[in-house]
Amino acid sequence: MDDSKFLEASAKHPIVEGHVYKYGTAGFRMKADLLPGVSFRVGLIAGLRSRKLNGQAIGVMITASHNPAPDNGVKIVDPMGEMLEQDWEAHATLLVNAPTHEELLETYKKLASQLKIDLNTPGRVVYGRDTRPSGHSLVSALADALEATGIEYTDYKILTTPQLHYLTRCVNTEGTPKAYGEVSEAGYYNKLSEAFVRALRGRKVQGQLIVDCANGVGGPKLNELLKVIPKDVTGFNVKVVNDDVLRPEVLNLDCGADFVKTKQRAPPNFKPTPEARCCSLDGDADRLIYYWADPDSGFFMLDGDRISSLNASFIGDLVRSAGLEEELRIGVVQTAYANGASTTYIEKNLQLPVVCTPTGVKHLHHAACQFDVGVYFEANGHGTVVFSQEALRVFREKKPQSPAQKDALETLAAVGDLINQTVGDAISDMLMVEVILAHKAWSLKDWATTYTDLPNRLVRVEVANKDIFETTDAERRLSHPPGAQDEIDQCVRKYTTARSFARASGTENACRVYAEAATRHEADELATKVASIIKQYGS
Ligand code: G16
Repeated sequence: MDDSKFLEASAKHPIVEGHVYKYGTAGFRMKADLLPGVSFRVGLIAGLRSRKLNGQAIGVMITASHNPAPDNGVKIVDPMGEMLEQDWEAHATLLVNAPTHEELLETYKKLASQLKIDLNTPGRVVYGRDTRPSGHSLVSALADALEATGIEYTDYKILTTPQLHYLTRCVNTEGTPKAYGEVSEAGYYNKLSEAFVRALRGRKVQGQLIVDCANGVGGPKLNELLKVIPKDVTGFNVKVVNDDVLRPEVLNLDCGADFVKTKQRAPPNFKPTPEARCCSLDGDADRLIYYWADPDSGFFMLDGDRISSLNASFIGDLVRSAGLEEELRIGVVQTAYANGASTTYIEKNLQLPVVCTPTGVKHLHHAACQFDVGVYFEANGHGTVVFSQEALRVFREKKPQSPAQKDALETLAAVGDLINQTVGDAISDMLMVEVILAHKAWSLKDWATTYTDLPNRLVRVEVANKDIFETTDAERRLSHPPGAQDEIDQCVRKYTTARSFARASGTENACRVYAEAATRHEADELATKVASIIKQYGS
């Protein structure tokens, strides 16, 4: 390795002195001007990880997803399209915080030797970015690190986050029995379109779907996908709104999945017609929220919990129809943000086990992989369904005993291709919801009647130092600062069926407070009280 080349490249991309960087819920995420040095150093760690894994490609995505336009982020994707293994988050944090270029080089070499990585072996990194203008300089810092350390790389330019996850897996499985798909953006569209048609099994999608793309990368990419979906065969009639990616400042502004979920209302800049189904993606198209709005009943939202139970119920029925209920274990993974009514519905009505993990798809994904069919969605609309290799094999190879079994097996096989197995993917999830509604001949109102949500409220609280708030019990309780949880408990006790918790966000400089209670008024009141406890402890 050429040390002087390394130091020269690093000198072009310093980190910001005095700032402490941390690999959070979804990588390093903050104001974009704090990030060029981070991106360079993430290039170093991605290259090391690839070398450690015998040259398998590692993905790097430059995005700040639901965050406002001035933010950006860098995150690492493992070879099968999963999130970076947790031990390596610590290595990444260590490397990114090295104070000088010389110490960076030293830490880099130390890590390589500690992890037994031969720096002369080949390594490969593939990367993409969302539509934020700051992505340009972050990508060039990343490429400089890869050049300086002799790592081969491919720049896939502008992508949704799930597309980068898809491509990473495709690159690493190409030409093997586990080939995930064609290694190109077109391959992604063709795979989804083909699986969508197969999963519908001759049914047609009814009515119009309005898709709010948060003025992010999902807009142009959804438009590309729609070009290859045969409208005559599927009946898929989509109106794309908020797909302006030319004015960066409108990204996630008063629109998108995070806005709809937290404000519990439709984006103000478009008027949903009473009969239309509506949905919103977030800025990098990995979250999805459905809703409708009509003059009589007002706004009604179908969030990640609803998408989760819809998928679990549909796939559970198919598994039973295919005669596989004894062979395959189905489970659902949620976080503390899941509405209590959804958990009860899944456990009592669908008779499926529910596991609770901390926030972050990396935690949910891991827990979901313990099942043959693992359904995981965060309430914010981020999630997917993962199938074990065994489940996918059985869908393809089991000999059906009846036409109904054949139909169920073929539908399951199509669904396995339609749902992005690597990570939550709003576009793929949206096609899946449309398939299920078409199979059940359901409107959004039919879907909404499955259970009644407990009224809930999510509040963002800005504090001086969010890092003093530490949690336990899958983030349902605060272990620090001392006394804060007792005060929350006292507050919650005053309501009949209520629940509330607080935690530090891993993607924003703030804490989040969640509350649910028997009535709208009580949920709002409880959230406000707990938010003021957090404000007081955090000041
Ligand atoms: C990211 C993560 C999600 C998480 C969300 C909020 O989403 O991928 O798993 O729920 O952040 O996390 P936190 O509450 O820690 O800020 P996205 O869509 O922003 O990438």
